[in-house]
Amino acid sequence: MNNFGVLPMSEEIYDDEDLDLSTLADDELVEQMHDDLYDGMRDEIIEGTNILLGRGWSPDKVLNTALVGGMTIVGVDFRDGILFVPEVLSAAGAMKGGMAILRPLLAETGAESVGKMVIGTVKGDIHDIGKNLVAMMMEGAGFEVIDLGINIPVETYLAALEEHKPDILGMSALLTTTMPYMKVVIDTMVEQGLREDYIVLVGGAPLNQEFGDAVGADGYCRDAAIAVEMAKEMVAQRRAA
Ligand code: B1M
Repeated sequence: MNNFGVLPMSEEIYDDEDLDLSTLADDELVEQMHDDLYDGMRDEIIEGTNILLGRGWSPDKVLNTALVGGMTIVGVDFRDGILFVPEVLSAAGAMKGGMAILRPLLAETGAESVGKMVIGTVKGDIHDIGKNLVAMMMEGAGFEVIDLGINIPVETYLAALEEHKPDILGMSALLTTTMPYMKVVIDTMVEQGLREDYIVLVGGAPLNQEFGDAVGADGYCRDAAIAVEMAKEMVAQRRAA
């Protein structure tokens, strides 16, 4: 079932168990892949990705049409409270299956990514479920994501900015005792004259808009879907400028 509340054509006609993806026309296959992403069916996403590539689709067309298109539906339903964290993680896992095939091909063709983000959970904090979800949803939206992991000190953030030159620095914190560390990172960026070079987005359960403003972030993201929306909008604005 998709977010339009109707059974997709493929489910009306076929028993999913017996469905041979290779027999579907391109548009039917894409629609089926959207459903399979929604249902977290990794093997089917891998198969569908290979079929489309075999039919001569470019890697970025497969990425944008089949995978990002499907994850957009997942993101909208997550934002609207129709899907929950485990389902989104499972969809993101399926997406990763397709991405593993496309990533090296995209690198070869030099297709421009939607944007690049470095993300990590701040020093002193080992919570990573939310941060991982954000990273996966961002990848699902076509961003290149460099995930630094947990317990990240300011030096590691800065080294990653220098190395990867991302559009966005994302920071996550789940503890009231670690969230102030975001200000340490941002203040250090200001001191080193780097602050204006990056969009800084922050998130985590104990944060709010007021906190985001107080530490000098460009955006506070209540959840992963909002992080994706904000990231897309801010990167597009920056590139246009
Ligand atoms: Co911890 N923990 N925990 N914990 N833990 C909390 C956060 C807590 C609220 C539980 C409680 O007491 N009710 C509490 C914090 C209290 C406070 O600070 N005031 C707490 C505590 C105290 C602790 C320990 C100190 C416990 C102890 O050892 N005494 C310890 C801390 C260790 C440390 O970090 N140094 C600890 C440890 C752990 C576990 C290891 C057991 C485990 C973490 C496992 C892991 O992450 N791999 C854990 C868990 C699971 C939780 C709770 C139950 C769930 C957190 C979670 O994963 N939520 C949590 C209680 C709670 O929040 N209800 C709790 C689901 C996740 C999808 O949501 O992370 O909010 P969230 O992410 C959202 C948004 O916030 C946003 O998008 C995400 C997806 O929509 N977002 C971003 C998050 N990061 C973003 C970054 C962005 C953008 C958006 O960047 C662009």
